[in-house]
Amino acid sequence: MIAIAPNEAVLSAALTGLTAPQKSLPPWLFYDETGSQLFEQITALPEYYLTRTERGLFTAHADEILALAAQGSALTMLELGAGSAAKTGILLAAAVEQQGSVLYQPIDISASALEEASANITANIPGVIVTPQVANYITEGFTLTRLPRERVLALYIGSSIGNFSPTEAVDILRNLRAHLLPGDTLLLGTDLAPSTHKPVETLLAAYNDAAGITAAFNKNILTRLNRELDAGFSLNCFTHRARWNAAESRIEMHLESRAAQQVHIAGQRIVFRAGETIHTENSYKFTAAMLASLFASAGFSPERTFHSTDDTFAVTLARAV
Ligand code: AVI
Repeated sequence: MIAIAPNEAVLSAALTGLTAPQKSLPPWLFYDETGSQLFEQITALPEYYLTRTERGLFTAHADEILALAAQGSALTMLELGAGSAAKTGILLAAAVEQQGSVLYQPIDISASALEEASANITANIPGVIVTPQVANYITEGFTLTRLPRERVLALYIGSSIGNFSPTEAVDILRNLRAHLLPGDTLLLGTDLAPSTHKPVETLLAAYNDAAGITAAFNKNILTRLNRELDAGFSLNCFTHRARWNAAESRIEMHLESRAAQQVHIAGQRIVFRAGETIHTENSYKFTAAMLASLFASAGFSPERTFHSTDDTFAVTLARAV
């Protein structure tokens, strides 16, 4: 049998996270091929209002968003964490309508999701030139192609920014800002904090759906460690949990150990108490103040925020200053 060397980044993330007092795993580990497919299924769940609400905002406001971003120039579009780019098609189609053709530069950690995105867009929206980049835009950086006399519209949608701590979120947007010129824009999609329109129960249901797809997505992280690191997790010994952390304004996902148990990763013993959890994801929910502080810290000036009619989700167009 040929021994396959484990992916160093996966091994190091697993050992660092699982040997800390509060065990954790970084959410980028969710997105192997199965995880990316499960996430696509999540986006279509009745409880997961985020995707359809943002899609509704794009359908209603695409022309206005693009006109504001372009200010009379043509646009080049870059997307961080593009995934299958399903919603982006609405903005790309509107851009082709306005300027004839558009260069679209999606970046994602999942090669399979990007392949699907490129194939779908090329087949369905003639006039879009797709140049995909497989990269972890957090750890590896990315490249941006700028066409002469075009402004860049950077998309960071789907509330992906919510999966990072406030400090990490500022770093990501600052890094993006460093690729942009004054006058370029960022379209940021953010899920909103609970309010009179949006009880905490709505949020909890979005991360604990009746069909169990989010639970499968969460547990797939253990399947990945079993496959890539020969970790020996028994999926039945963990329960998916979604919790609202009001102090931090975030939904947390955990995997709770049902019993005292242990696994071994690269010769290291990892011991679990009954009830102990692995914290797998944070999903921050934004207030107006959180958004204002994020943009100001990262070098962007918000120009217009489009709120969904039920005030659960917002997309903000912010200009690089
Ligand atoms: C990708 N990200 C914005 C999703 C979210 O809502 O935080 C990931 C997700 N986790 C569970 N369901 C969806």
